[in-house]
Amino acid sequence: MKVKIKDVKSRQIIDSRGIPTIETEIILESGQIGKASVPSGASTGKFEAIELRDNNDKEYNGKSIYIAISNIENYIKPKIIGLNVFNQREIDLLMCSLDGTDNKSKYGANAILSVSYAVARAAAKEIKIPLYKYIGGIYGNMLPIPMMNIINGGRHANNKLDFQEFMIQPVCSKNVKESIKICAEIYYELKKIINKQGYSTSVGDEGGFAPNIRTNNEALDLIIQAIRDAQYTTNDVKICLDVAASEFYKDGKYLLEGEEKELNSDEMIIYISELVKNYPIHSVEDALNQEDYSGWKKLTEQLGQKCQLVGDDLFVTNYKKLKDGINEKIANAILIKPNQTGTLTETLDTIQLAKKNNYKTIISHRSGETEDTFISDLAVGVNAGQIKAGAIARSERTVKYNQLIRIEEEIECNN
Ligand code: 2PG
Ligand code: MG
Repeated sequence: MKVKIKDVKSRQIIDSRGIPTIETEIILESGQIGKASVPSGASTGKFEAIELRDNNDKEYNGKSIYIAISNIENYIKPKIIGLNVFNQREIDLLMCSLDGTDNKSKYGANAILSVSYAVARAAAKEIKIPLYKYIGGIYGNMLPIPMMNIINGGRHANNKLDFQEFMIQPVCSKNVKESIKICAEIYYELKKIINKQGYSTSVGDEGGFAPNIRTNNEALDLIIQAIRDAQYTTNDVKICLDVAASEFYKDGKYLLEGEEKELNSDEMIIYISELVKNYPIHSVEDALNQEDYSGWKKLTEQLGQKCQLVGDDLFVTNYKKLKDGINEKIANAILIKPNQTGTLTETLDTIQLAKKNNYKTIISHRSGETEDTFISDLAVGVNAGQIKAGAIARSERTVKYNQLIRIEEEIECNN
């Protein structure tokens, strides 16, 4: 099958933090159009592919992305017009080689990913199948269990909490619809408790509450209370953390300001292990700094059998970084953020490597999001098993969950 790309159009739109991002349309000879936009992180890993910004102080505090858009217009578009939209791999790898850098710093991973996503969307539309089915064929039919962020700290809120994300995962639920209901009920109870304790119930960047508490234990106790008040047990619903430790690692020390602790790597491992022992925590992301490889090895030896240890900044969705991690036996799961690597093809390759080596995969949003639901379809298409898409608040988060509800309904109808 061959349908040629006829035109490419990109524009600057804004994300959920009011910061510019890219939306791209791929227009096919047939008239079909595939449209996609890309997200943006705040706690970005050191080794992520580069998000190109103009750095012109007069526009959006330097955050505009006109250069990235002109890269699409001037360098990518002329090379992909006329290519077969179904050749996703060829198009993605061509963009990588045109960029020519290791980290997509020439054209920008934001520019490249917007095209890559839009190509997949256009192809799916052309053959009139949903995106998840285009990605996964008859294989992709497993709905992910949400890992839902209900308390925000770190870079995503202006409270004193050192850890970035406190999430719940309804491991007891049978399907997405039920998972969302359980999480919603706990979210409502948490709001009541936070309100009763006199804290603000305003939310952070990912829609989780951001009460002005200091310690991780306080946050964990609030969540356990909310789980119980919603009539669930901590066997039904587990807690997941994103420590985002690279954000508070300075000169060989983990500086936990809210906790008033300064820990070395070994002490940090003990601190995390104690939390896992004392609370129903079954997943910990970025427990250590992105380059604390010896620490990661020890952490995996000590906790890897009991707990999902997720590499986000550690692996940055990068095939080679994951491969090294597998060889070194560090972590046992990977957070998948397509904009960390910059194309759909590379994302799929990293997922495949993870699966082959029994590493769990969690498809993830970024803290700056748009109304695009690509990651929901991706999670089903690759049978990822888990998704992290924020709270059930703020439309840029709820669109992801609502899309999963629709996909689930469709898959159930067809079975
Ligand atoms: C993370 C993400 C998403 P950011 O660290 O996992 O929750 O945050 O997009 O700011 O990197
Ligand atoms: Mg993270």
